[in-house]
Amino acid sequence: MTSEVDSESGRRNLPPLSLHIPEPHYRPGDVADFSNIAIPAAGVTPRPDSAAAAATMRDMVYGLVRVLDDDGKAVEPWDPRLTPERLRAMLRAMALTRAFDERMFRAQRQGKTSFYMKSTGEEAVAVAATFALDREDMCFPSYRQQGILIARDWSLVDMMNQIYSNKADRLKGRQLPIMYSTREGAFFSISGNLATQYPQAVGWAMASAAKGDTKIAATWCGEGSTAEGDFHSACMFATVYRAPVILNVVNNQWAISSFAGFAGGDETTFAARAVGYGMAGLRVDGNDPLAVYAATAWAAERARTNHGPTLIEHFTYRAEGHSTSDDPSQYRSADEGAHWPLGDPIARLKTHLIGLGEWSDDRHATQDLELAELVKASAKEAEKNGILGHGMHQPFETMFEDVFEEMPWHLKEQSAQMAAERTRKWPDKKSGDPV
Ligand SMILES: Cc1ncc(C[n+]2csc(CCOP(=O)(O)OP(=O)(O)O)c2C)c(N)n1
Ligand SMILES: [Mg+2]
Repeated sequence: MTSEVDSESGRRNLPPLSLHIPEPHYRPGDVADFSNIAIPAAGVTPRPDSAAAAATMRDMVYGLVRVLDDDGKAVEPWDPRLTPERLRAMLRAMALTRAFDERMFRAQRQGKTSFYMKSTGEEAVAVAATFALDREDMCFPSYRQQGILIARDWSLVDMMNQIYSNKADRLKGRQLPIMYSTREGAFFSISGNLATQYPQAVGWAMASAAKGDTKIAATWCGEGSTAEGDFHSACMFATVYRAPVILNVVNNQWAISSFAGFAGGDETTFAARAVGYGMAGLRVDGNDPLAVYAATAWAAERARTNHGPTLIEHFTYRAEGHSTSDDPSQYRSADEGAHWPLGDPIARLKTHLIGLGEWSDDRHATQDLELAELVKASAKEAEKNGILGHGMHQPFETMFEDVFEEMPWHLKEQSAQMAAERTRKWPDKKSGDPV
């Protein structure tokens, strides 16, 4: 083992260098035990003023903002004191998101679409945050925040048309199913390239401020995506220019089959990234809808009053597979979800409302049935416009359109070539027919 260089420099007694390779705590077959995770009780993490200097609130990134205690009671100082009507609306939007996910997941299994991603267990991160934002605030989500559109009462049929890439799909079948985009919904196009939404959100927020507007931006990425360079350059720009933006990191413990340790989760918290930039950071119980609401409202007020960006880590758990293409039983312990110490966001808000005397198990069960029916009826409606499993629904030549204001000659040539070839191969088909 001793090289010439080693002996010349007299370093032969040093141990060989080695790398640390993080290893998930539980693998298939293991019994998960999360008792090593320190979960501060609801109420112990203080609430600074939303204008507080970032340097005075560094401890927040190691705490955990929680409102709901183990009995489902709301505890100060972060209790957003929402009316029962608002709490019920939030509960409904989360339950509707779950019902939507269930139906669309099955639609993929039935061959009606090629791909779907659920947000099970993470509904609060999108829904409760959206409730704390203004309708015009611009959202730059990842693929797991369908709850934003649902919280904004966006048409389920419109979302499904995109999932089915059918003739009513506003994106004309050009995007992977679930990568919605709607200007009217203040919901930026989802990108398959992880973390690109971060600098886009910061840029949009800077433009909003440069124009003297009052709208702020919010963005979400997974904990795995924080390993991307885009995440860091966005943090840098946001802090330096005090951009009116909320930077959400959804720490659901997994990035497909890579656990959070590969993105640095074993060394420190994701909220702690904020400290290095001199940005305000909050670490939040992501399965506590009231905590997510309160933290987002705090960050929105900070942004709107020109006190700059906030990085919010939502501590949560991806209760199901990464997507319809994934099988988590191959790489993680099957009972992790059941042992997750922060419970389920829908169950927690339901318990809270029942404790207030503003909800009941019966009402909840009735609502679940109603929502399942609503989703089913919406799916039937969307299916009238076609399903992905039945082939193409947009005229063939549209693949060349909408890139340039005026189509350049070479695209015109390619389009004509393609149309000619198609007619040769399938003389009986029209341009919009499935092939
Ligand atoms: C730049 C880039 N690298 C890798 C991928 C492949 N990929 C898609 S999703 C994913 C995991 C992301 O995990 P995380 O950021 O934690 O988000 P989560 O899926 O948990 O919500 C990976 C690696 C990609 N789409 N883009
Ligand atoms: Mg993740």
